[in-house]
Amino acid sequence: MKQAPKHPVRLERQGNVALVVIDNPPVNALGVSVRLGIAAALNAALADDKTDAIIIAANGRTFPVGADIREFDMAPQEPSLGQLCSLVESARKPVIAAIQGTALGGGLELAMAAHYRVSAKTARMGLPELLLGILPGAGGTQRLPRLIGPELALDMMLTGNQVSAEIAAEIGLVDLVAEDDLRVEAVTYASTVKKPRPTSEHRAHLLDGAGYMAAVAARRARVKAELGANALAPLKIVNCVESALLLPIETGLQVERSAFEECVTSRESKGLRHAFFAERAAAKFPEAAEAKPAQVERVAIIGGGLMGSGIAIAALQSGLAVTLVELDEHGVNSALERIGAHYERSIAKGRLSEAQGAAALTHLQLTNKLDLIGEADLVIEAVAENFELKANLLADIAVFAKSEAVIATNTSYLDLAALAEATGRPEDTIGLHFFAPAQANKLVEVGVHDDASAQAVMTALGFARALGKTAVRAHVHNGFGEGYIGNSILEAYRHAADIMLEDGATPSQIDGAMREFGFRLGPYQIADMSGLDIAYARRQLKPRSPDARYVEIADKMVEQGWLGQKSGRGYYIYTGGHHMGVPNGDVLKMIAEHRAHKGIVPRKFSDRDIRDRILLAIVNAGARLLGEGVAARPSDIDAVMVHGFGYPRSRGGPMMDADATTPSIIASRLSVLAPEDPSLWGAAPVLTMLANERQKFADLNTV
Ligand code: T1G
Repeated sequence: MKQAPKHPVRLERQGNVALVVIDNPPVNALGVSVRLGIAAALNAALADDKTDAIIIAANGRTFPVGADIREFDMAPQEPSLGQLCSLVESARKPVIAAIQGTALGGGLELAMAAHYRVSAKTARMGLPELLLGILPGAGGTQRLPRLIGPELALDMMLTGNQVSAEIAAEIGLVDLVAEDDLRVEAVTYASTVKKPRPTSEHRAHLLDGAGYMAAVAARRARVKAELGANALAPLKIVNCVESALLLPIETGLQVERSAFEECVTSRESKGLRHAFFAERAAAKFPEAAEAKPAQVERVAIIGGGLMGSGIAIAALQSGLAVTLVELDEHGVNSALERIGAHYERSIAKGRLSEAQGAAALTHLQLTNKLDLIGEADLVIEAVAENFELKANLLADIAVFAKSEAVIATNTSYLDLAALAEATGRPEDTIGLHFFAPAQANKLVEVGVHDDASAQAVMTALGFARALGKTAVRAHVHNGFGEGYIGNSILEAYRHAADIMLEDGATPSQIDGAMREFGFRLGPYQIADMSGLDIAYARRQLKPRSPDARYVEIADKMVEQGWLGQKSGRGYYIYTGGHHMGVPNGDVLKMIAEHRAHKGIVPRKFSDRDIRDRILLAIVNAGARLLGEGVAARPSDIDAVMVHGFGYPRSRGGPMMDADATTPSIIASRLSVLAPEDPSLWGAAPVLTMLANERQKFADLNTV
């Protein structure tokens, strides 16, 4: 017999105190059914003579973490969160919010609309709306300044940072921090408060109008200086706080409402919301239906170079025990130096205390004995990108690793299935592809070959998430050595850029156009940073496809010894620690000779041409990876590009950009961009594939 859906809000009683209890797992998002439930329960409690005070509380791990973000693209449904907050604030009986977990966004706004706030010791509070390209739209911009003052309020809303219960009590955001049982102490507290205390009537923090107006003006100037005059949501937040200082709350709420509407419909907010759900959808691996992640308490990493020690630091930062193996004394010492230097820098920058640094290093075991990996739940090889070297090492690892351990290779490009075969237990072997610097870059690609067990894949996912990484699954069929999702797309990106370089553009023009688009660095700055010899070595191994255009410029640079930052010369010249470099005139001369040699008459490219060509190449590669089943969904490609390659998060990702660009625009741009080289773009298949994928995506994501 089908169970009736549990109502997300219940009204409970304890003596003369009514409890409006929200129960909408996993995060008590304030969707329409929850809002309706709270309003109904509140009205029932207000109408009940036996009730003197009302508590708004939540079951589960957290007080509401905000409005239901998925509803933002739907038609508004009443009561809105703003209306619900006004109902709570105008209640004629005292309303107390009992806060545990993370009261965020609309959840904190609901708590601020209540007359009193009691929080658990471990609770945290924040208004992170800016991270979604919006602003608090249910009264937060008007009530928070009244509770904690405009300057602290601006700090919280312009950073999205959370405050602890202790700080919240200090700044006046909460009235009581419960010593032990939140619900019990909230009920006790409720029986001590006699009357409502509407937040809108708090004026203490608004009295020094003049001083605060100056502070707000200074903040506006700083926002413009740091984020530019078009920083929509941040400047709207400043305007709203200014309204809180100058206008009665009803008018301030109207200013906030229209500012919210403007932000929530912006392309930027759509992009940021897409990215929010893309990184969460990426973690939905099909293997979850068959297996649960095994606990990883100790990880062994073989190879203490840049990548290996970065992975070790990431694991130590997440409290795991680490065995780092370097096959000789010299290797052990340089790994120790590298990790030690990281902790010194972090302590010097105040990111870590001495004690935290020391504590983390107690979990590090550095050795040159491979047989010490026997206790590890997961063993990751992170040695140089050479097939024989990795295959031999993986075979040795399989000898010493415990039978239930998962084995992972950090290969970027090599044939994963063949490497897995080398362990003799391919089902336990998967790809765990980190991106440099591994301790900081959020992206990890989990490489899944045809014989990998669901257990091994889910354990890899669990490990990546324990490190706070965004894990994306890349299914690579046996014999696939193209570089999972990220590097495959990076190759298409670089190829599109190289063709424009050969046809007339310059490295700094292309880099400038991509920075203008929102990337932190352009493709040639990245090439110089990672070293041209790495990609050169790979190109020598990779058979060239006959119908693809080949650009020899990068090869010629390596043959000149221009390897990038590591040699002081690449596409740019690097002197005196200047990490941005100045254009390398010799390269420009060499490119001009190269064009003449190939009979290429240079042509002009606008920055828009450059951006469109590169984006279409990225989208085309993405569509191919979807078609081949390497990527499970378009938003996975977006998560990879945003987290691994600095694609501007506010655009959501290349596949979302493609979705936001109508097919006719794509066709018109394609016909302009590359009439002469369809193989480069493969126009027709792309459009068909995009249309199919868009349909599949739509079907997949119909809630
Ligand atoms: N709406 C809808 N779904 C949400 C959600 C939300 N606000 N927050 C989380 N989820 C889903 C998420 O997609 C995932 O689903 C599951 O909950 C667990 O989340 C009017 C306008 C609270 C720190 O920005 O930052 O209020 O993948 O995997 O790692 O002013 O979730 O399982 O299907 O992230 O423990 C403001 C957003 C909204 C907070 C927990 N609030 N959430 O992290 O779990 S705007 C936020 C988070 C607003 C008002 C405005 C995190 C978290 P699924 P999770 P987690």
